[in-house]
Amino acid sequence: MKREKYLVTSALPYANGHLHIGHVAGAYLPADIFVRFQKLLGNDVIYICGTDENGAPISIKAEAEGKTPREIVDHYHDSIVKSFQELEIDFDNFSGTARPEHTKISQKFFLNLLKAGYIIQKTTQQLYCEHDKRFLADRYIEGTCPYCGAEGARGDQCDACGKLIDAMKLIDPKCKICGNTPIVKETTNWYIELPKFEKPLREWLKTKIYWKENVLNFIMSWLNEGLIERSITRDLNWGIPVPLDDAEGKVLYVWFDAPIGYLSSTVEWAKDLGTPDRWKDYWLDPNTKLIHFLGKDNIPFHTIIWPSMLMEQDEEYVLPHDVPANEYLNIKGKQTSTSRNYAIWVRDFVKYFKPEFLRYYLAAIAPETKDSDFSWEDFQSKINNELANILGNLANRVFTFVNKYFDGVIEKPQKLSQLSENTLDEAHKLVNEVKECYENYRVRKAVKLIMDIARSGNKYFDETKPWFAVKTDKAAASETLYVCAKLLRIISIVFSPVLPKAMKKLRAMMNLTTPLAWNELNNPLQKTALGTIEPLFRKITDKEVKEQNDLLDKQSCFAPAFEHKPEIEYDDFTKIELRVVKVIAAETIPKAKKLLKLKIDCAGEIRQVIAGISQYYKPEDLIGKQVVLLMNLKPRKLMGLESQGMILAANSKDGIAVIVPEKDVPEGSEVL
Ligand code: B3M
Ligand code: ZN
Repeated sequence: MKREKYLVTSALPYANGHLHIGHVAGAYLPADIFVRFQKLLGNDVIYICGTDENGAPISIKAEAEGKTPREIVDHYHDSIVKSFQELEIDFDNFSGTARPEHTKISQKFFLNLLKAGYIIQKTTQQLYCEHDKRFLADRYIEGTCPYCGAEGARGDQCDACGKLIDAMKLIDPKCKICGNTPIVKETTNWYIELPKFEKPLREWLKTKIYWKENVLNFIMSWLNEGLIERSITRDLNWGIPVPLDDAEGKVLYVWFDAPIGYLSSTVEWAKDLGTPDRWKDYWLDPNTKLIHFLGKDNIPFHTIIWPSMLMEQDEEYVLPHDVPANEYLNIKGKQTSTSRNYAIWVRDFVKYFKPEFLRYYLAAIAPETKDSDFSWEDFQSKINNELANILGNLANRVFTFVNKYFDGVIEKPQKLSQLSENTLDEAHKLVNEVKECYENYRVRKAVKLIMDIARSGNKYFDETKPWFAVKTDKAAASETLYVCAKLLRIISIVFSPVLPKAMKKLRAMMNLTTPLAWNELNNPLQKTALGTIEPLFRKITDKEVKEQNDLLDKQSCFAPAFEHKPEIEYDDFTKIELRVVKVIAAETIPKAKKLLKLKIDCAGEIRQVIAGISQYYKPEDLIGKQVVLLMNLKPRKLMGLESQGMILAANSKDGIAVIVPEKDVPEGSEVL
């Protein structure tokens, strides 16, 4: 068999936050499974990644946390690496884009494109915050998306519709730092002339008919809308300096240098191995299949801009062979939101559950063709009803039986019954389908098919009833166990890309010592003496589900902070008469510590109001002030004095603050 060569990457996670399960489901687990599968087949594959450490995503986080960008990068890089290790996402190299080698290569990419005539310098109007004295790019600005109308669109991309945005087109833009509306000011930046790449891109894409539909649709709509020049530099103080003399204060746009991280990380990998030229075996060999795993919002960068960048370099780099982009993973029907802390963080998950439970569940619900939904109830059901009750149960009943009646030894029978043959044939058919699924990034279906193998094992066990047979026809019982053991060995191989640890454990229980490889499936299973038996998977309790749901509610700011009063109709509200009035006199009331006696004027109508605010306001603070009065509250007596209404105030643990109109309005104005 010809050995295929793969260079597999996952989108570089920004080093500005911890890893959450949405990231894992979209870009990392599918890639890790694919890589493990290719390694099982014996193909030549390396898996490359690193953290994305430049530009606004980092500097904005640094400013928010009062740290330096370097501190932010180091902190989150380490956290992300740890989460990957815990999940057994196994990179051949995991680098970071703030490393010197990456800077060098990125600057070279820029200069090559410039030299080849694909980058131009343009002076344009950009958004500038006068308060913060800086140009606002990317995440420094937020507004309404000009395409889909979603709020909270960033200066470079809208999360809701995925479109790339020219910050100048944002509706109602606001500075992310101070909230002010920016002004427009001239600045100079460098632009990549994407229109010049349209023809070669279309040519290249013609060969990509096998790409996922969601990806092709996205690209085609992009191309058909017409490519435009895109700015690839920014006025920012964190990032890769533009390598030109007249570029003081300009850095490369993070999305320009980030994909180059795949290359620089491979270069680092080769160097660390002591074979510094080995990266060329992958990047410069036209037979290499370069595969980028990512979430759908990263599609345009990887399928239009990045290939264009690669086309005009001084080396003949391979272009992406495939870009299997995934959709989003929601949690209980709502989109993950890191800013609202509505996410399940890997570092939290592993405090409670085996990482492999996450691998299994995320593979079983992988958002391959549409968004999928995480819920703790569904998690419990998949772990308990599938992993534990089907696969765990098969292993457990077979091994316990072997230990009980056959001294822990599984023998190879002379001959197999028709049912046994059929069961094994069926399993091999499923294995072929599983292989096809893995090859085509259909992890979700692969998992289901593997479970079908385990299901058929349980069915076969039930049908052959070894617990009866063992008393009358010991050979038949022994045959059942042999066939089941074969099924378990099949599973231990084909399931290892998804559950490397559990399958290792399963193999250890069966004393399978040959190196894990797909072609082991063709080998006969010889006499097998079992090792130490233990349950493969535990179950998730209802209590744990509740605990996790509570944690999610508590941590996220979607959660209501207060118990709310019952809903009312608008008509209920209109029964209340609120008006702006002026305080014309105020005095303390002897013996009433908390009360002030106010005289208020409502467009000539004078009223007396007793307000419990004297601990927070002196009479002179209030005289002349406009306040809001509840006018139609039935008059009541306080300390013997009639109060003809109630003034509105905010009541908090820090005290009382009287509500005042934001600017002077005619007295008597109604408050709605
Ligand atoms: N860091 C975006 C993201 O995490 C970005 C990916 C870069 S891949 C070259 O969604
Ligand atoms: Zn500002």
